[in-house]
Amino acid sequence: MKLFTSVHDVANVPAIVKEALDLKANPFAHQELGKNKTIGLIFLNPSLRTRLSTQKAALNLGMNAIVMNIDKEGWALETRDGVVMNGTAVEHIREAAGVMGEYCDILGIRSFPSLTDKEEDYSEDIFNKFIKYSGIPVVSLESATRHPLQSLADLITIVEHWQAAPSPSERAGVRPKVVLTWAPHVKALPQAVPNSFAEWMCKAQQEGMIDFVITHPEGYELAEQFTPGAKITYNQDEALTGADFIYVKNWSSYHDYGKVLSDGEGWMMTQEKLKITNKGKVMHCLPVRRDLELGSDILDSEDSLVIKEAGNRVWAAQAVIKGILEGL
Ligand code: AN0
Ligand code: CP
Repeated sequence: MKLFTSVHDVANVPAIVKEALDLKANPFAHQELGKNKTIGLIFLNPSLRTRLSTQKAALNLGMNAIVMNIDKEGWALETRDGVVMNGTAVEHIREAAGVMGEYCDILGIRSFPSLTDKEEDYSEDIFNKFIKYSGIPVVSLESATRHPLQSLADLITIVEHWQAAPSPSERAGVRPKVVLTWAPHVKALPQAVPNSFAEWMCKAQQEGMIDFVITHPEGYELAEQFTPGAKITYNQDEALTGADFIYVKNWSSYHDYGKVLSDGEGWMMTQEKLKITNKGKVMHCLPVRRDLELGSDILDSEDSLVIKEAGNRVWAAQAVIKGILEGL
C-alpha cells in the first residue's frame, strides 16, 4: 500500500479487518518491520485519539514517531499557488511538505475542511499537496472529506462484537444491521466521518458483511459518491427498528454547504429509542457532546461501544502502517 486516503486504497477489506484483529491478539509480532523507519504525524487541527493511537501503532511496529501540531507550533502555511507571500503566511506548503519528506518514511496528515468552500474542500487540495510535495507514502488522519482510520476501526469493532456476542453460532451467516444516524450539535461539523463511515459500510455491504441504513433529517443528504447501495430514510424509527449497531454522528449540510439547518429536536439517541433496536450497540467516533448528540444514559451503560471503538483505533492504524511498511 502506497497511500491510505480512503477505502479505495485497500485491496481486500475483510482481509485488513482480519489483519487488525490478528495484530490486536499479537501487537508486537512485527517489531523488526519498522526498525529505523520514521513516521511523521502532522496535525493542522486538534486530536486526542488519532494522535495517540497512531503513535502507539507505529511504536508497536518498532518505528520512530515524530508528532507536530503544525497549527500551533509551526510556521503559518501558504497553501495556494501563484500568490505573493506578503501576508501572514511564512512558509509555502511546497517547501514544508518537501522537508517533511526528507525526515520521514511515512507521513500522516490531519487537515479539516474550511466548510466555506465546497469545491475546494471536496477537491482535497491541501491533502493532495502534502502527497505531491512530500514524495512519500501518506496516511489520512482525517482529511476534508474522509476519516478512513476511524472507519476501519469502526468496521473492526462491528465485526469483533458481532462474532463474539451473544453466541457465535446464533449469528453465523446472519448479517448485522448497521445504522448511521444523524445527531444534533451546536457547531457546524465536517461530513468527513459520516462520508467515510458510509463509504466503508457500503463496501462491507457489497462484501456481504453487513446491511447498511442511513437516517437523517431532510437537507443533510451526503454526497452520493459515498453512499452506493445504502438504504437512506428520513424516518429514524424505521431505520432503528431491528438495528444491531447504531452509529451516531452529527454533520453539517453538504448541499447547503457547511450550514446547520435545524436544532435537530428529537434526533438525540437515547435509551428509550434503543427499545426498537435488536439490543443494538451504540457507536460514536468521539469526541461526543453528552446529552446533546448522545444521552449519557447510553454512554454510561453496557450498550455503548465508544471506548472499545476508540481502543480499536490502534489496530486499524497498525494494520495500515504495516501494509505501507511492507511496500517501502
Ligand atoms: C470532528 C469531526 O466531526 O470531523 C472530528 C471527529 C473525529 N469533530 C469535532 O470537531 C467535534
Ligand atoms: N475520533 C477521532 O479521530 O478523535 P480525535 O479527533 O480525538 O483524534
